[in-house]
Amino acid sequence: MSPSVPPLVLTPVLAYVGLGANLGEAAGTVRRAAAELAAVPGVSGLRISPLYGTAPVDSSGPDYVNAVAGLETTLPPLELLAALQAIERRHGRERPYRNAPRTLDLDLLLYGGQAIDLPTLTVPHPRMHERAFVLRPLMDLAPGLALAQGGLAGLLARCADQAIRRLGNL
Ligand code: A4P
Ligand code: MG
Repeated sequence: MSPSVPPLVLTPVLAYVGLGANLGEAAGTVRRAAAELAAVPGVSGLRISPLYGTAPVDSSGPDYVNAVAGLETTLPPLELLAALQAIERRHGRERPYRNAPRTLDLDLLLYGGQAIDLPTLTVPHPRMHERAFVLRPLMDLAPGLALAQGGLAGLLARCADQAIRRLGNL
């Protein structure tokens, strides 16, 4: 009798992704991107926050539409990043310069509790703790979550100068 090999079971990791757009039909783009992300093989259980209209932070152009998605994934972090970038490309993302207005930006905010410091991927996203357009929708999905810099509500209170308004549910 050959020895039985246990099936390989990958434990899903809870990850959060920031979605942002400020060119074209931004709300529709964010909605479609969320649906495409939910359909990526290795991604399951996607939950999306309400959409928010936000003034550009360190950026220019029209107001952004922002949201955050929470999902479970068996993809390693760089494969999840590649899936996010493939969705950005499908929506005609161009990168003329850093923080340029964009049809779609998908940032990997958190990947479980892991700290990742690679040339192409930094997680937690290094600027998320100081941005209302991330903190506010993240709080809708995970109100009890704390970042290394503190709880979401306290961090959000420090961003009171950043204009943000709720647009509605997806
Ligand atoms: N990269 C490293 N870490 C990550 C990560 N955690 N998630 C690398 C995604 N990508 C990550 O990103 C440049 C490179 O960062 C990628 O090739 C990837 O390997 P990018 O999306 O091409 O460039 P970017 O978006 O111009 O830069 P970045 O760093 O994503 O910008 P930020 O800091 O995220 O700011 N204001 C409002 N109201 N709403 C917004 O959504 N977004 C930005 C972008 C600025 N102001 C905004 C908004
Ligand atoms: Mg980005």
